[in-house]
Amino acid sequence: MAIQQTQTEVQAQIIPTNAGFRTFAAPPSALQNNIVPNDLYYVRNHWREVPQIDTATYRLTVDGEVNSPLSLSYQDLLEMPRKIFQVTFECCGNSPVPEYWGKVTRTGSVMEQIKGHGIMGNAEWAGVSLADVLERAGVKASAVEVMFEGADHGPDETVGDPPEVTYERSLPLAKATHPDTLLAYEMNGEPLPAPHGYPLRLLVPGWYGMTSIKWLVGIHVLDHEFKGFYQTERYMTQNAPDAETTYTYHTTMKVKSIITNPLPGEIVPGGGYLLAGAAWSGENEVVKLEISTDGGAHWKDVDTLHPRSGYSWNRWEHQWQPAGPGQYTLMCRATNDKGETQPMEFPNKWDGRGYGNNMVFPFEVEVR
Ligand SMILES: Nc1nc2c(c(=O)[nH]1)N[C@H]1C(S)=C(S)[C@@H](COP(=O)(O)O)O[C@H]1N2
Ligand SMILES: [Mo]
Repeated sequence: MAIQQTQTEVQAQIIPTNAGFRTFAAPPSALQNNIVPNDLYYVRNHWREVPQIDTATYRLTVDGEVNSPLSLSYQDLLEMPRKIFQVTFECCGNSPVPEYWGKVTRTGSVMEQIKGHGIMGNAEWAGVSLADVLERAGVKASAVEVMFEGADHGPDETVGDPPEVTYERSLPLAKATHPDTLLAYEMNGEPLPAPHGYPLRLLVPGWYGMTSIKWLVGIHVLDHEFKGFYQTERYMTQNAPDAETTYTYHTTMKVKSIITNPLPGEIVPGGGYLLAGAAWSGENEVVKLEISTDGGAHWKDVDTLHPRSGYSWNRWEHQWQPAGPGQYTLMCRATNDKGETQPMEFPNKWDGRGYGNNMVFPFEVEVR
């Protein structure tokens, strides 16, 4: 398939975060919207080129441990029962650890440029249930995992003597057959934009972004665990030196919250201000959101923690009356229905990758 556009041409408005123009963050103001508009939605690609797929010739292959392998056209998918709901997801590398800011990471990007939380978003997605497609194919009892193949491939961006790799990852059968694991063809009422996976992407509610394979061309049902490059060599955190296993692989998004109002650098008026933000917790519910305006010395529950829609984030608001002009350190902290709360610091500093950072983030503001 022909590759015609680069991401720089496609989405000039969002902020490039690495030298190869493969990752773009949403500007902080974009996260003030419950639904992040498509043209401000972050892009995380492993290669610079965006696959250009023609829906007239597009086929989705379903094979492996199935009774009837399928080759579905775009039209076939559109004719299947449609589902539509909001889903929030973040890249596993969103919100870099403050200690790493300004440093070149092991993946070659400068952390300073992606300081903040812009490698995430919330949108309304429409598509078909993956479970319906798998049911049509008839999954055999031998199935263990389902592997998803993207149309994009190339030498990996960071490893020396790079191997040619395809963007592919797997899901355990239970998550693949969950009725809301989606094959999405629409984002916020529009056909999936090219940088976000046109014409079809996997969408895994509650999981970090790397699991939601874009430009999906193959679904392969496996009788074993998939061990591919982006499954076993990426998206993990090194465990403590004395731990039994070397790595923990990231799956569901950890409990986390951010402040979206005020914006970084915005001067807060002394007369009072409505603080706002968002919170989420993978497959769990956020049940508590606390705020501190004195750098974590005192906490109180926010005025309003809004319910979420589908698999979206929860928005929150809190009226703040500062005691007087000066510098303040704001913090917000979410707790989920399992009783898990955001840690005050990034817990795995020995690892150096910084994935899955859900620490309480200090937010400096000036009140005038
Ligand atoms: N085919 C393919 N799918 C992919 C990727 C990719 O590079 N290729 N990047 C993954 C990563 S790491 C993230 S965080 C999300 C980003 O989705 P978005 O660009 O639509 O925001 O897509 C995931 N799916
Ligand atoms: Mo990602």
